[in-house]
Amino acid sequence: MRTAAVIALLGLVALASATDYHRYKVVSVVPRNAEDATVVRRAVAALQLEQWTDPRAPGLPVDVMVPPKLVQGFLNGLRIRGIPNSVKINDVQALIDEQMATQRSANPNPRKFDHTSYHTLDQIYSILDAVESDFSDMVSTYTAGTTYEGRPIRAVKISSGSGDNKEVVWIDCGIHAREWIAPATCQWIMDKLTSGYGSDSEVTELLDSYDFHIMPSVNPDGYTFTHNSNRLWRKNRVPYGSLGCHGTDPNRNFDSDFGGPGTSNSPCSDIYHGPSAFSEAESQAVRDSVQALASQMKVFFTIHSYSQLWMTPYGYTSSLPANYDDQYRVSGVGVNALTAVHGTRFQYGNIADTIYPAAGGSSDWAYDSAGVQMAFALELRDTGNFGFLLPADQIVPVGEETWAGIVAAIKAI
Ligand code: 0X9
Ligand code: ZN
Repeated sequence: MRTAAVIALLGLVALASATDYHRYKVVSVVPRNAEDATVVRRAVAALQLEQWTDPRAPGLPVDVMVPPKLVQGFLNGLRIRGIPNSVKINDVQALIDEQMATQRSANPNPRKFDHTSYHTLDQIYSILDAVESDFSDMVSTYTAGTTYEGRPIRAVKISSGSGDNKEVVWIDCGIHAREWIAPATCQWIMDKLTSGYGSDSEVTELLDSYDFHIMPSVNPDGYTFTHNSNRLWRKNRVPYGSLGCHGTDPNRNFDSDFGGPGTSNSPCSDIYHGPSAFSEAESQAVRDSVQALASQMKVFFTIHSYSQLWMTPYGYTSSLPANYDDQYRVSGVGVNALTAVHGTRFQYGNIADTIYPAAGGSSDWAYDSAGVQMAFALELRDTGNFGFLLPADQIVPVGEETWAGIVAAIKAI
């Protein structure tokens, strides 16, 4: 009885310290032209609203989260100017609570893949340990770096062992902490590869030709923070001086036009590029692992959410890489195969035009500096109905369609 009371109390304390999004709404705004876009940008800045997505192009939605006391004013402002909008999420906290509830019943130290709920970092790592011992001839894990808060950044090599020096497929997930479907998809893929070898002919064929290196949670500190404190945290958790702000965006910290367009030099910004290129453990871990495999690396995938996009370099410029046509062709094959599974539509093309200019990203670095000829950044489901809070019952269909896209792309290269 006593213990139960203490646990209940601890639960309350944990809840009380978490950032609360009670009655926050996510409004999808569709600027019709540059003028509308300026109005929206000014309102977001003046009201200090958080954007879930950034402006892409006139006619495409920008998702903005609005606290309850600003909702009326924000919506009125849009209505007066005739800027089209719709409320996509009515109560952000209600969705968070729903998601957390499905997790509470999960085994704290799972020994098997389970795609019915999202997992904490500890659960992901305990699955990695179990898989490594259950499939010891095929799976080896390694630590690619250590975060500011002391957590290992782990990766898995999955190899059928038939032949040395096979070409490598790289897949990393979760460089942005709140994009939970990304680590879940990396886990789905690890499950597919380990359970499918010898029984699924496609998997067997692939593993006989390629080694897979998968980093399921590039940003363990940020990811843990989204479980314990703020579900919508994006960056890592390194503290920055007098301002009291935390976090560099690891996907602005690579040495690919570091500090260029779509980055910020303010540590309080969600797109803070960090003090210098590769100042962060997360970007270092990806850099070091990819560099070590660079001569064998056939393709690099980095998995994000959301918006349903399949993107090729570059993010730092609208100029196109020398082999753009080929990367574009492979993207098209990947997207068609992905869509064929559940009808999910993706757009594809170079980062700067498909989403927005963003320098210092990992896939640009993989192409430019590591010399990987095929470097893709994927934004998984959805297009904003749930956004970062994609329900866990979509983990399996997202795994299925993403895998189909990846397989088709590998075969098309
Ligand atoms: O802005 C980003 O880092 C990615 N979008 S997200 O909404 N998941 O944050 C896009 C990454 C594109 N890749 C590069 N900029 N290299
Ligand atoms: Zn992201």
